[in-house]
Amino acid sequence: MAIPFDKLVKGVRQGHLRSLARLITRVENREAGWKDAMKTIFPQTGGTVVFGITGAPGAGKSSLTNRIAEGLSKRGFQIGIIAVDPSSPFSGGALLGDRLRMQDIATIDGIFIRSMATRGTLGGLCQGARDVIRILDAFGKDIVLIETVGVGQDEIEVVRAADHVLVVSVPGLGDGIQTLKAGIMEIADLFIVNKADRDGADEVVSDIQAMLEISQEGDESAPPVLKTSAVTGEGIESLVDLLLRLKEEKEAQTRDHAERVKEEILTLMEQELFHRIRSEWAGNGALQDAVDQIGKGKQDPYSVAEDMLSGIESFQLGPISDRKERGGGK
Ligand SMILES: Nc1nc2c(ncn2[C@@H]2O[C@H](COP(=O)(O)OP(=O)(O)OP(=O)(O)O)[C@@H](O)[C@H]2O)c(=O)[nH]1
Ligand SMILES: [Mg+2]
Repeated sequence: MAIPFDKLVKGVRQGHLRSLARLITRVENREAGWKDAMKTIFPQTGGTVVFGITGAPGAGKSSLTNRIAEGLSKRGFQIGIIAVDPSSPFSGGALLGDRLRMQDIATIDGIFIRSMATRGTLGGLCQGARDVIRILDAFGKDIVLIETVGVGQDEIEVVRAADHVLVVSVPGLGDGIQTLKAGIMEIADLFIVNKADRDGADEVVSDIQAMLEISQEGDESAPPVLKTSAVTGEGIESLVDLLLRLKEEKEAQTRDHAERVKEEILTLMEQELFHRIRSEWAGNGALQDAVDQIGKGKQDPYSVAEDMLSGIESFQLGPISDRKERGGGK
């Protein structure tokens, strides 16, 4: 028999590592009861600051994540790391490399590393990350670092779960700016030019600064650009200082907090709705019946979708405050 969710939640609150790992897995797998577990956990969360680390493949994201975790840990913070794994068979090699590099710090007390697959994450990548972050938060982690893979849309999706986004560039990739994907520039809070032990880092710094100058509106201040080397350790201390300053800023909860909560609610509703429609219509044969009708030329997909959905038009979509107090345990 599986350990009941409430036991795992209790274990997480008490700081048991095995409960932590198990709870994450079961919530990720959307096992029956996952949502109640999250409801119980929620009131104790919100204290963790999340940094998303993204950038070109091979830029040194994992190496930097290691260094940052080490630095923060030395200053007494409890750290959680979420490494987003590309589940594509093509990146098997990179994955193994990551694991090896990450092993250095996996043994440091107070650092917990968890990998998350990009494909087949039941609740979607961003929501999956949010859930894991909350569990780590309830466990007592002060800071969570999410390292993403450089695989386009996925990375943008994951970093949406972060409070602050660090974009890593390196010299030697041609035009430093071209390597920054559209959509990432806009959400960056901090630019890092890594591999500063190599030639050309200063040029990349000026390129980024020049570009930021052009895109800056009004008198908002441009995000800082920092030079680091994950190999020599250059710039790491300043980076850690800066992250701690950003952490304090988060505590003031300025950055589009409301937007992110809205997005999460909509995501959860969308998933729930989709799940119910799938399991019910596929389960009771209605979906197959519709396919048959369309096959016989008696129906079309547009009318079927409309008819099927007419059943949920009576959905209550009024203000939640008119309904009930929040349930869930304290
Ligand atoms: N010279 C130099 N090499 C570095 C630096 N940081 C990382 N590397 C090397 O660059 C390679 C890639 O580093 P990773 O940390 O795996 O980079 P990554 O961005 O996590 O890579 P992916 O996750 O595969 O996209 C490794 O061989 C590192 O040793 C640095 O500051 N200077
Ligand atoms: Mg990596």
